[in-house]
Amino acid sequence: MAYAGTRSQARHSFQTGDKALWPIAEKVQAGQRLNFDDGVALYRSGDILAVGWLANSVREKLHGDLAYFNVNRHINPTNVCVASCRLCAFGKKKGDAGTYTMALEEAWETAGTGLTEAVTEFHIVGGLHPDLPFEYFMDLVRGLKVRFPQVHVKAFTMVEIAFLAKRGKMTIPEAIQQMKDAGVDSMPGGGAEIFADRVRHIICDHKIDGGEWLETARTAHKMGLRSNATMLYGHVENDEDRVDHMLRLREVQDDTGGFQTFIPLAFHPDNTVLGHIPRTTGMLDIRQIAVGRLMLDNFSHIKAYWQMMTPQIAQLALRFGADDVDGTVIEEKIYHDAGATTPQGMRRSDLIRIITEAGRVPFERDTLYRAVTRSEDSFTISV
Ligand code: V47
Repeated sequence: MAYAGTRSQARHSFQTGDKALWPIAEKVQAGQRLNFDDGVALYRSGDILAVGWLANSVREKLHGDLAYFNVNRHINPTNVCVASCRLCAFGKKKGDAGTYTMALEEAWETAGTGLTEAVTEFHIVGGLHPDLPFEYFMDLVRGLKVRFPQVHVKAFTMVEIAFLAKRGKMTIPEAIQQMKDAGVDSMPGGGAEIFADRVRHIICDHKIDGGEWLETARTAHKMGLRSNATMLYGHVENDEDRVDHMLRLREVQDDTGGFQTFIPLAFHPDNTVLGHIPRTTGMLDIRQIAVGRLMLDNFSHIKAYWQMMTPQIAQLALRFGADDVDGTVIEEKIYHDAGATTPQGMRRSDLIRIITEAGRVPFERDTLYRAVTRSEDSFTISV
């Protein structure tokens, strides 16, 4: 016996011998919300193609064949970090070999390199430096806005915001207001990891807890800033922890609508304290994209970050629920310190090729998912 469901807009009918998926398929096809047990069942299903089919049906309903990418540049101002997260190979203690902190001029100069394709976004994430004052980061952003006024500044994770607020002796709303005034336009999704305390104590016990991460995001959204949300998987968490993480994000999103994109991040173990944990497999990466798409019914976008999952798996992900592959990046440190073998960056034309060969239609977006139209030496954003 096989469940066979059809939708008028679906190109193929859904079939699976996995009975646990039947009620889930009914809900998805009726546009009903999935619950905790459904999420766990999606992780445990032996029929990955059926899970992917369902996720793809949601993805195509939302975005048709479009697949989003952007032309961006990552800037990591410092790798000095007080947190010592066991999951991380990028952050280092002050004074350790291999630490760096960019002078402001150096950060601004870095921002301008690789601009030949006219980036629309600076993605700024760094370590929790014990000595750099709050004003260093505001000067960094202000200086970028003076030099590159047309470029969107997506800066500081919820963890950095909470840390910088404490260092600057201000409340989180005060810190966010100052960031906005300096020119921060939105926030990246990092630092969320897994919200469950048990897991957080093992992988990142010195930074804000899950509740604080979510409250900081809620505050930023209520102050008019959009952000992304990540989830780090493939370490010591279990299926229930992952579902719990996504449901907690979904709850905040019901309240604020401020999350733009969900980005599952596969744990890279090399050079971390958790180096004995094996890397995730392609199947888990693909499944995580699909489960994210199905559980997060109030998120518009699911990102298959090509740097983290490889361009090859990101292509597959575009048919398993993802609608975005992220951007040109230019220079990546966090994953490469932890053993990533992907290139440091990709050209705009390469992103277009991987999307096209996945059978999707490339759509260059800005950070807020508005269309970017390019002429020879400039770009315009449709509002
Ligand atoms: O917060 C750190 C993760 C994040 C490792 O918002 C690791 O558009 C795997 O958040 N293995 C930073 N992951 C990157 C990030 C991000 C990336 C791309 C786009 C966006 C966005 C956000 O990287 C950290 C942490 O969760 N991380 N170390 C590691 N060894």
